[in-house]
Amino acid sequence: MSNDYTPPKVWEWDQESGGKWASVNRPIAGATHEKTLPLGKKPLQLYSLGTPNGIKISVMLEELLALGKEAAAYDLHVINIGKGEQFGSDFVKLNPNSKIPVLLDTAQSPPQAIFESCAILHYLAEKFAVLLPADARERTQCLSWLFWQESSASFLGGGFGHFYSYAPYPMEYPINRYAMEAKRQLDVLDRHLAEQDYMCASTYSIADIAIWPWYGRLVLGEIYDAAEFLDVASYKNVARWARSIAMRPAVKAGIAA
Ligand SMILES: N[C@@H](CCC(=O)N[C@@H](CS)C(=O)NCC(=O)O)C(=O)O
Repeated sequence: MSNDYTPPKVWEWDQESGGKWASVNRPIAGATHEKTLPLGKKPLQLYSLGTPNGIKISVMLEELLALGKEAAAYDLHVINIGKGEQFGSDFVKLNPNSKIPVLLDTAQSPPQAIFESCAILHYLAEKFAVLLPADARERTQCLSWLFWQESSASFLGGGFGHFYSYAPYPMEYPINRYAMEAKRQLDVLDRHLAEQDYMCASTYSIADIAIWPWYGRLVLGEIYDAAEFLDVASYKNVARWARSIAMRPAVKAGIAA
């Protein structure tokens, strides 16, 4: 195997590296510009976008509203990450990591900001005492799958999705590496879902809400246009689970939001 790239002694930022996110991604943190965030009147303010991580939270909030939790009323403010709005000064104060989604709970005094989508799901499940099993054993299992999602998604999105869909040209080595890992993760889910209808305790929970926008939508052919390439049809249990969740009214509403 050969390659015409030799890493320099010290890495330098090549701003012209190409790819879909080249003009947005930077090797430095912090705000790039002053920007006040809009603030609505509802108890929860969601700063987000319709990406897999963003969808998790709008679906969760719609599920809470469907359960009659009026205090889950929210205003949704779009943060256009393609235009660098995640680097605005107010947004960076709420999330120093400059990524959507961010939730601001204005029912708390002072308002509570939460970043990291799975931390937001956990926060909301605890606040409203739903969608997280009460039984200690089942709750622990549910949190294991929640954390599994958080650590696995980087391989699927930042690894496979990036090199398959967003890189400036196809590269065999990274596509092979991350396609293998994406398929391994799908197989993990498929074997698990062969035994039960949902990710934990056979009831719909925040683990399903976290995992579905990534792996569910992948097998439904809704992200990365990779259904055929990854032969997603062979993960029959994941497909069954994905289809049943896609039919939930709150999931449709969360995506529409
Ligand atoms: N682990 C984080 C990941 C969040 C994340 O990567 N968000 C992406 C959109 S899905 C983003 O804001 N990207 C903007 C950027 O990288 O500058 C979470 O689950 O909240």
